[in-house]
Amino acid sequence: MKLDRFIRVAIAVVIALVFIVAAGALLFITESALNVWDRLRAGPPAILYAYIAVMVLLALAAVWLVWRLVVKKKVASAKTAKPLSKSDIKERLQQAEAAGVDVSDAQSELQDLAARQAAGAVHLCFFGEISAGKSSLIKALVPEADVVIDVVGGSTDDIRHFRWRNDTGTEILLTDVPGTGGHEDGLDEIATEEAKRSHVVLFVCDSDLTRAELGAIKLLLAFDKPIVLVLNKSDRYSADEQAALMQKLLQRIEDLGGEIQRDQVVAVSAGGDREVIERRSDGSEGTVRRKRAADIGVLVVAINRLLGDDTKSLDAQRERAVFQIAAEKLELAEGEYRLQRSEQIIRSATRRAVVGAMAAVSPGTDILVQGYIGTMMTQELCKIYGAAPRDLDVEEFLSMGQSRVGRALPLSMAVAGNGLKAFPGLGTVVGGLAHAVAYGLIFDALGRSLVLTLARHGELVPETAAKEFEEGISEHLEAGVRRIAKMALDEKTG
Ligand SMILES: Nc1nc2c(ncn2[C@@H]2O[C@H](COP(=O)(O)OP(=O)(O)OP(=O)(O)O)[C@@H](O)[C@H]2O)c(=O)[nH]1
Ligand SMILES: [Mg+2]
Repeated sequence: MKLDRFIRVAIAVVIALVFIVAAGALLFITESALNVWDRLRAGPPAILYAYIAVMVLLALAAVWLVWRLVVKKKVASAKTAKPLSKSDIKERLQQAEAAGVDVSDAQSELQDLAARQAAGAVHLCFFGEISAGKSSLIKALVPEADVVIDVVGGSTDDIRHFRWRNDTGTEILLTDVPGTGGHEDGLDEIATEEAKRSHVVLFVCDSDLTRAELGAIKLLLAFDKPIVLVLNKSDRYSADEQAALMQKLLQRIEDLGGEIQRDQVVAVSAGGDREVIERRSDGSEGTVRRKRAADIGVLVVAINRLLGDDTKSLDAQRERAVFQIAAEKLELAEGEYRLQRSEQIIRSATRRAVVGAMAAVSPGTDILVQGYIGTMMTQELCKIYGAAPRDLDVEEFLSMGQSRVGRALPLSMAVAGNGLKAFPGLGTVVGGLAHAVAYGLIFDALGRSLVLTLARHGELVPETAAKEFEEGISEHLEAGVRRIAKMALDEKTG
């Protein structure tokens, strides 16, 4: 009880003291301010104005400093939810090109679109897993088409267009693409990209949809692609089986959110080959391949219905999809550019760290915080990734990194010493160089871990970046040692 009373009295005394000091400070400031004000007013007006100007400048400088240190800068976000317009994509291309990004892939996508728009045909792409019968369906629509059809999957390995005119006389190009899910690398991407470039995708399957097929449909729907789901090889099913299968397909489409209309799901038969036993004129028997009659009427009806008399909205949809492809290609190129630029920045920071360590008589371990190489490297890397961290964040990241460096230095020294042994005939030089290589390695590891977090999060979160640095350091040290040992040796030998 006594103690409690004592604490309360102590608090009351402290409050009273704080109040007295504050009141005294206020009186003092007011008095000196009024004093200064009176003297200024008594003097020449020029001095008064100059004084006010200096005060305003000081206040502005203080606000600016607080802003820079504490307030997070806004990062301009390139991604917007609404579809890209022609001017959006052109602007982004121009900006990227001006920054030095290789925009040729994205640009050629737009040129190809312009050529297709000028030619005016409607593009229908037959898309699906290998051997579903895409080429056979094209052959059934355009008998003179020289498509490759084979029982062995993967028979189509590039993109081909075939001219076809439907009943309404619309100029149509049927596109045959490689089947997805084959063994050859890269063909799935080629096929998918071409499907996205088309006006309508004829998604060919020959049984219930697999998980991969459902994934592909979802992806195309996300590109706002009109789809006709074509169940081919229906001749392989009895009437009951076919009805059950169609029911299943419709259910799957429904599960996707009903973005494909029921009348856009059709069962057909491209025909295909069948083997029949025939009696020859000499009385012997042998198997021969015969073409099965095609039954694709419902597919033609579905296409006609989808195209209607006006293909303008399909044109607009296709244009948006291609802009999106171009934007994705641009993002890829930007990613590539960022990697190259960050590699250069890390290399140059590492080289400076190595040179600095070689020049110092006994280099300190607080190199990250004291030297501005770390600050410069962090700021430049953030800039490349569009992150605009507060100066405080940069400081915090470096000091967090610094606390890890102490622990990592012995390891770095050991790795550096080992790395230098790989260069024979160095003798005593190694001792002096190991320090420099160790510092270089630390900068290299710091830069690389920072790039990893920036690529993942798009901004500098000090704790996350420092954690990445700590966790990845031994891996980065091992990976960089030969390169940096060589760099140090080159510097040493001039
Ligand atoms: N029973 C039957 N077989 C068919 C039908 N359509 C195609 N086929 C057979 O299916 C196999 C594959 O046909 P393709 O037209 O080459 O299939 P694809 O989808 O173009 O194959 P890839 O180009 O390899 O992806 C061939 O042996 C065809 O004869 C059909 O309607 N019924
Ligand atoms: Mg084919």
